[in-house]
Order: sequence, then C-alpha cells, then structure tokens
Amino acid sequence: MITSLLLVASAGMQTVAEPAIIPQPVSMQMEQGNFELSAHTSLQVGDGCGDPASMLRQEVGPGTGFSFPERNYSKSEIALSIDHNLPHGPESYTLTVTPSAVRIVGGSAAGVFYGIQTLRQMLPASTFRKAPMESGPYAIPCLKIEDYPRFGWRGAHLDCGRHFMPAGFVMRYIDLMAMHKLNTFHWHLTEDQGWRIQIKKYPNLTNHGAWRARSMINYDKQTFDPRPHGGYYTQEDVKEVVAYAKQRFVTVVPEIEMPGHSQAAVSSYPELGNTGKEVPVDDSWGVSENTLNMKDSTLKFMQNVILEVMNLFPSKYIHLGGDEAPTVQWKNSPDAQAKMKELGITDPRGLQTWFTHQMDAFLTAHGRHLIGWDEILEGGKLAPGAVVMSWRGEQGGITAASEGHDVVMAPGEYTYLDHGQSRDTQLEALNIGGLLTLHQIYDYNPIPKSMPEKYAKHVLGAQCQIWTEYVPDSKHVEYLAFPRLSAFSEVVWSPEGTLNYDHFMSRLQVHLKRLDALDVNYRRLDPPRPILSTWQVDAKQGQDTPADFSLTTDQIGERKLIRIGVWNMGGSKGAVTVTSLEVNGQAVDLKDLKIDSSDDSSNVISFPVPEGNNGPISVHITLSGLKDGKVNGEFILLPDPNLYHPFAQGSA
Ligand code: TNX
Repeated sequence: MITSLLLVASAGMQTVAEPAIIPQPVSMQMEQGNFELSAHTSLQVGDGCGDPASMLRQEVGPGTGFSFPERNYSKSEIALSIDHNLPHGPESYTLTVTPSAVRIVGGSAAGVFYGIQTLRQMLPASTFRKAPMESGPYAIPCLKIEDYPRFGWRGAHLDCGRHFMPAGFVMRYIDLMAMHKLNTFHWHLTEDQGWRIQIKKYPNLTNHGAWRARSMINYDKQTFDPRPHGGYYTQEDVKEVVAYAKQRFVTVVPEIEMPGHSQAAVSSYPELGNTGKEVPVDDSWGVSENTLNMKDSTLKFMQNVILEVMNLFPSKYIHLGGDEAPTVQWKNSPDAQAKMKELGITDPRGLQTWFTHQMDAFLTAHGRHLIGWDEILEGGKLAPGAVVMSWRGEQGGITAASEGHDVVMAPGEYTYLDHGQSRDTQLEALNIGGLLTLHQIYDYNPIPKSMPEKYAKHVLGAQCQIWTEYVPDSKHVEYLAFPRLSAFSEVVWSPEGTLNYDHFMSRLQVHLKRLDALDVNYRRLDPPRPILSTWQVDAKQGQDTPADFSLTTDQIGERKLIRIGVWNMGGSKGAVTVTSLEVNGQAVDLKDLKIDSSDDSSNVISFPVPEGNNGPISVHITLSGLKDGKVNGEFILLPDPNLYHPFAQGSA
C-alpha cells in the first residue's frame, strides 16, 4: 500500500501519484514503474556517507524491520554518494528512483541526509513508528527529484529558561526539526526565571539559579502554581545534545542572555547586580529590572562563562541575547554612573553598547561571531561579523542588512509560535496573546517587501521562536510547534514560486499521519468555521447594536453548544457585551451565556442549543460596548468542544 502518495501527476501517457513531501522539493519528475523496498534492499555507502547511512538505518530500520546490509551490488539497493560539484551547494541533493535502485547524491553528507528525509516520506506513515506494523515490501514510485534549500539558516528556537525542558525532549525536538530539513537549533539557556546550563567555574548559577519557588500561571490574573520549578543541563547533557544534533546536521546555537533577562544570575551571584540587595530567581513573567551591573568584574565573569560555553558548542555563532534590558538600575547606581563617566557617555543605554562591544571583541578574538536580538544595533557600530536577529518586526533586519550585517529574520508577527493559533478564546490553550495561524506563517516571506534588493543577500534565513512563559511542558511545545513548523519549513526551504497553501494543506493531511506515528501532540486542524453573517453598523457609544443571523439544521448537527466568534471588528473596537439574546424568538437567560474575549477584536460567545430543538435556529442579538464609529463584524460558527478539541493529548 502506498499511503504516502497523494496527488496525481502525469508521467508520459499515464498518471502517477506524487508523494506528499514536506517541505516541497524544488523539482520532482514522476516516471513509470516502482522500486520495491524490502528486506533484500541493501545499502551502498559512498565515501563520506557513513553518518547519513547510519541515520538511514536508525530512522528507517525500526519501522520497516529492514537492516539495510552494506553490499556493493544488488538487485535492490539504496546508493548514497557525495558530489561536491552539485550546482546548488552542500545541502543540495538529487534523488533518483528506478526499479532497481534509489540513488541519493548529496552536495555533502548533509545533502545526502536530506535526500534520506525525502525518501522516508515516500514510505507509509506507519514506518515512522518504532516497530514494523507491516512486513512490506513497500513500493516507491520511480521519479527524479532535484532539491536544495532557499536559505542557509532554517532555525527553530526553544526557551528552556521559563520552563525547563528535559534533554531527552530537546533531542526529540531536534529530530523533528531535522525531519523538516531545519538546520539551526537556537537553545535559549538563561533567563530571569532560571539558569539552565552548568558552568563549572560558577556552580551557584545552577545550584541556586536553576530553581525558583513558584511559577506564574496567568499574568493578567496574577495566579501562581505554588510548586517549585527548575532543572538544568549538565555539561555532559549539553555535549550529548550537541553531538546528537550534529548527527542530524543541526547546528546548536546557544543563547546566554546579557545584560537583561539575567535575574537568575544576579540571584546566584549578587555581586553581578546593581543594588547590592539579594533578589530571588524570578517567579513571574515580564521584563525584570534586575540587569547585570556594568563593572569590569562582571564583564570578566561573563567572559569566563562564555569560555566554557565555547568549549561545549562548536557553532560559529554564539547568541548573547541583548533584548529588553531596562536601564533604571544603572541610572540609580553610583557604580554605573562612574562607569558612564569613565566612558564619556551620558545615555545609560551606552553602557549596554559598551558591554556588547567588549563581548563582541572577545568572541571575535576566539574565532566566533556574536549574534544578538536587534537591540544590539542600538548605539554604534558592531564588529562586521556580528549577526542581528530581527524580532521587533522586520525593521531591525532591514537596518542591519543596510549596514552590512547578516541577519536572521525572526519577527514576532510571523515567527512567534507562542502566539495563539486561532481567535477561539474558549478552545485555544492559554497563551501569551497575539495570533499566528498556520496560513499566516505559510504566507511569510523572510525577505521583507521593503528591503532593497541589494541587501537581500544579507538575509541568512529565518527562525521560529517558542517562548515558554505559558508552556509548562513538552507536550505543549509540540502543540505550539506543529503543524506550524511544518509550514515554516517550506518558507525557508522551498522556492518562493512553488509555495501554494492549498497544495501544502493536501500534503499536510498525509504528513499529519507521520506526526501521529511519531506521537507528536500537534494542534488539530480547524474544522470548517462557516461565516453566519457579516454586518456593519454605525455604533454609538452606550447604545445597543442589534444583529441577526440563523443557523441551519445541518450546521447544528450533533451540537449541544452553539459557539459564535464575533471578530474582525474594524473601525471602532472595544470589549463587546451581549445585552440580550433571542433564540427562535425566545429570550435566553443571560446566565446561560458565556462570553470570553482575549483582546479588543475578538469575542467568543456560547449558549446551549435549546432543549428539544430539532429545526433551524434564528438568533437575534444585541451588543453593547462598541465605541463610536463604523464597526465591521463577522459571526463565525465555531466547533463544539464536545466534538472537537485542538489538544490531541494531555491538557492545556
Ligand atoms: C519578548 S523576543 C522577549 C521574550 C519573551 C517574548 C514573549 C525577545 C527577544 N524577548 O523574552 O518571552 O517576548 O513573546
């Protein structure tokens, strides 16, 4: 059975099903016939292909039950080789399937590895499991693929500071990245709320700084989980993760935050702080004022930390954070004032600039490059090798590129996977806010529209972020990451011109079965959400605004609950309240009505289907709370939580 096949493409006179590959390859040409993958299939391992060959056995072996013995000739073989002269670089590959062989030629071992990832997706989803579900053989259609990435930096970030994620999960995350041909893992290791990497010279960073007394649950409601939280990676854990990632052609870029987001460090070593007072490891979210002080001794401390970090991480880039560092404590600190005098500066922000430049020079002297959030651009020239990660929109990236720096695009609007996945405030897990749907991320282009073409070469690529204030565990990380990271993999891999959301969605149906086989807790796709009515009113503050719509028997179906999204309110916004509701002409008791709003543009209202109802329903609603002006509204029928839950397993 060829369950991995999806679409019908023409090859010669006949039509042949095209495999559903994510990210979509640059070109795929279907041909006649099949190759049969079976227990007799052998592996021919070309020079330099030992690592990808071992990955093939590790990744395809368990789910097929085949061992792929090495042989130089056989009637059924997979042949791996490297051709350094492939025109599209080291990560490119060609994959050719004929009735007797699957040949993968990579521009380097990485290219061969990506060819293997594509090959995996030509097998049934069940082969992604850890044991065989069938005995095979598996038919793979004859074809020719030529493939290479659009960008060299195809990143995913994970904040392990706000919530500690076990090393085992970090490696699983890297596995899932590699399967999507993502190649850079940005490991956010230090935060106000926890220091997560063992530094042998300064043991208190983890003995003390990796633990906090309690954790915030909800910033708005100021609620807390009273249990202590913590954890850290020993240097052996880190070595394991880095080596594991390397086998999968993923580079791990560590992030050590400075001078902001450093309260856990200040708590561990109060001499790093500005006030002389002891502070706890932070237990709530937000931006802490407890920054590092800007003394030479603190610079030395951080350089010692980075020496150990560089020993553990061979990456060209070391991320030093740099975002969200309030200057208030520097303004009030005599030491900081003295330092400003010494440097001849009047703006305390210049202290951060000085600090960053010192660290930049230190990294350069050690053959590494600084990368930091776009705040590092403020206040003067960086070393030419420094890279800027643009998170406050795209402008930081555009500015940095125009100054000759390489940039990684990571704008909050398009790449923050901690943002909500729909406006359904009742079904969506609690999140930090914002909205980033699957479709929005698919439509993202890492080359900003307003960037002059001559600077586009400075865009190394793009990266998705998972900040974990509202993400207590790994199941929740998976819920946020997938399938949005699957969509993102096409944004950074596939040629711009081949991106097509409908085509992606049809391939995604197949791909989700692979994620099922891997037991990934991805967010379930939205069922249809029909628009019931749209309306535009001239709202007058304080006056009720009526609106009507009806629901057909089909739409009601098995539902017990009618849930309506009221959103896209253009013009005048404001929290809407429902002042009356009539169903089939009967007033509904407002205590039976539930209203939730997440921001000023979305509300979800729900009410039970009247008992004994077996026909269509007409609804008359009056809203109040709208501010003066034109209001555009949509009533959207949302799924019944009894019949659909976006969380596959576990709980929110
Ligand atoms: C801003 S993005 C931050 C993080 C938060 C995030 C929440 C960045 C460089 N700093 O510390 O977790 O917003 O979305």
